[in-house]
Amino acid sequence: MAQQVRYERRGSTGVITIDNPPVNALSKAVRQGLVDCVMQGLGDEAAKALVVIGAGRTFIAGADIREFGQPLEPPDGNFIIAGLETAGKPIIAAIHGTALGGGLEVALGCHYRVAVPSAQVGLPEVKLGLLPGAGGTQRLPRLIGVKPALDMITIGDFVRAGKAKELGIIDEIVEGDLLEGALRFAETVAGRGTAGRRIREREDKIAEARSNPVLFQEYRAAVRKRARGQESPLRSIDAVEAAVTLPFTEGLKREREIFQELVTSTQSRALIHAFFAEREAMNIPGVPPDTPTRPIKTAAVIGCGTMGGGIAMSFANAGIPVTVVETSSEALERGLAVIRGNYAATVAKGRLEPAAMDKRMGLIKGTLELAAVKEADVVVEAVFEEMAIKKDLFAKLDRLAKPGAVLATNTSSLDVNAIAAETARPQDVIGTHFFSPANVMRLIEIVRGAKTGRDVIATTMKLAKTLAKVPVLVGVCEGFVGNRMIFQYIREAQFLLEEGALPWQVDKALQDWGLAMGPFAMSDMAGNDVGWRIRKQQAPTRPNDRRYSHLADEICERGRFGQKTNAGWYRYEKGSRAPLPDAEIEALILAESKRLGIERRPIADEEIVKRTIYALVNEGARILEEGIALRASDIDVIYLTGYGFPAWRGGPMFYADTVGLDKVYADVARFHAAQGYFWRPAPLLEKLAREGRRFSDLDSRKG
Ligand code: T1G
Repeated sequence: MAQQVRYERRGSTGVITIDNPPVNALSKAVRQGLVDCVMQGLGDEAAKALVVIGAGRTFIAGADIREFGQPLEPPDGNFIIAGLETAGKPIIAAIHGTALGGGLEVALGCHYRVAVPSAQVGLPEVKLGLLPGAGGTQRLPRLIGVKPALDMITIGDFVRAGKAKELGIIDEIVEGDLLEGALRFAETVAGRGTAGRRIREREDKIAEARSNPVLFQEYRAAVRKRARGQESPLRSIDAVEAAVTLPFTEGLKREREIFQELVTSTQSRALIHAFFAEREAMNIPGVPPDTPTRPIKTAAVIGCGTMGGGIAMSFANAGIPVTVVETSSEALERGLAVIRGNYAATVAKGRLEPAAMDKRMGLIKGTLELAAVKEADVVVEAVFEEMAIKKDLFAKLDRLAKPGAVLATNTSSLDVNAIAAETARPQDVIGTHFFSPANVMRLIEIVRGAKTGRDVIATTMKLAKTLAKVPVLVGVCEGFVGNRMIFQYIREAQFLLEEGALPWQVDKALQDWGLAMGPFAMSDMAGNDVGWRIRKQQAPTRPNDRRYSHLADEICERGRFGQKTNAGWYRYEKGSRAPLPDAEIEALILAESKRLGIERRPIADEEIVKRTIYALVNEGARILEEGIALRASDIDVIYLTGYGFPAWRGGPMFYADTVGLDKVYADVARFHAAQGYFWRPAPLLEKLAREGRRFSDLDSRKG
């Protein structure tokens, strides 16, 4: 194995280089190598200072997450960092790329930190259900103050070098070559000794917090709201409070105790599962990473409505010129105005520079000429969700688009094979199901048709990453994965209304459980009329049985489309999006129960959660059986990035594994007996429950 940490002297400075691609994670070998090389540097008389730097694209991006769950082999982070901090020679961390988690903690053990302007630092452990476990909760408050440290530790966002310098984390920004800059900096501090540069000895910032004891209570109250249900942000506050109330070594011990509790917690396991699942989704059997891809330098989007506009913005945000095609100048102008308004709102919030907005708007060209697609390497259709319209359009695209162009449909549930069959090049046709708003939501379901070429799959997965999205490959069926499962979830939520619950009770039960938004508030936001219009199209062929509650049609017949009509499952004050319980809806539901002859009963939150979440799990198991999703973890990624499922529960399939599939199956069988055929247990769920196995056992075969 190549040496993962090496030492060399440059002039009067010792240089320690960490070389553990891809992100210089602190594996066991790196930890040991760091100890050896620091000892070597301290023993090197000719070295008056030491520089620690990362090879490749980044400094250290943290502990090696793959080692979690196994006993941590020595040397541990605290041992290494104490060795750096107590060294008699100045040690400088030279940062590019990212210094995250244990990486930043190593840098805090150094006496100085220099960085290139594009570098970022952070303590994102909270996003893994952890807290900084190598002194970060003890040193960062001493360096930058308790409140800024609490923000960095309990939110886990990355901080760019300029801001990190303002905070006091970075001592100097290096323009040009980082190593050369770090060597120059080392010469200026060589021979100065290290007194006053050991963060553990700094007390001034901590003293301020000691005189403000309510700080932590107020911060806890804010975190309980912001990170509802999550353990690690609250426990991180306990560790930072220990930095204020205890001597440094005691505080370090407290931090380690809390870390040990969290690293074995279900929430941390769920969040680490989510981290790797998102990356695992890129691995497609039969489409190896070196599959040739087609260059995507220009794009075209057909339709500039809500979806088309958002998709066009995604291309412009990635710096890809995009032509938007509409059928009338009014529609085109309207669509471009919405795009401009979206960017202006981001600029107004200070999250985008005006010049960047102009650049992105400059990349978006509107036209009424469909022939304009001839220049595009990828064409994304985003027209009305009506099969006849899509078929007609793809027949035209087949004639107009250049050979080799990827022809993508943004359909949210229609048969991609039927659309591909309208062309003479079905191998170039694929589904790219963006989620609304397409310029914000990270998820794209990449729908492979029966004839979609492997290079088109590889090209589209790579394009999704270029657009800073999370692609998940799915097969063709009604609703693909996400929507097919959400139909079951919504069906159950509406049946619960007929049986005794009200929308605000169902939504609250699920939001308390961790969902970003309950099904009724979500439907009001998306527009109740979307499903209603599709059901009306399907009505003639749909058997008139209890496949879904008629309440959803009832409210639309009354024009209650949701937020856009100030009334849906809730009512809304003019100009407000706050959902308010509505007596009219309650009366309508009670009347529907009566019409159906259902004796209403009190329904516990626990039943609400089981009936809706297990409806997702049962359908997910069917989807796995049919091969529509490659992995259970892919289904989790879809729900975590497209449906507001709480990441600290890992996704519906991971959550079912944590409950135990025997228990989930028992409840599903009970619902089946009570509710009827759509609760038929998926055979895979029944099989795994019987064998005492988990969904994740199936994935490990594909790992
Ligand atoms: N450990 C192991 N593997 C890692 C890793 C890590 N920390 N970070 C990334 N990888 C893998 C990743 O799975 C992928 O693998 C490849 O590297 C490229 O990653 C003691 C306890 C650094 C911003 O949370 O945020 O330190 O798929 O696709 O988009 O207090 O990776 O190629 O096989 O994400 O350029 C704290 C997590 C750990 C940082 C780069 N650190 N990583 O993003 O590439 S806990 C983190 C990231 C800790 C201490 C505590 C990102 C990135 P593969 P990528 P990227």
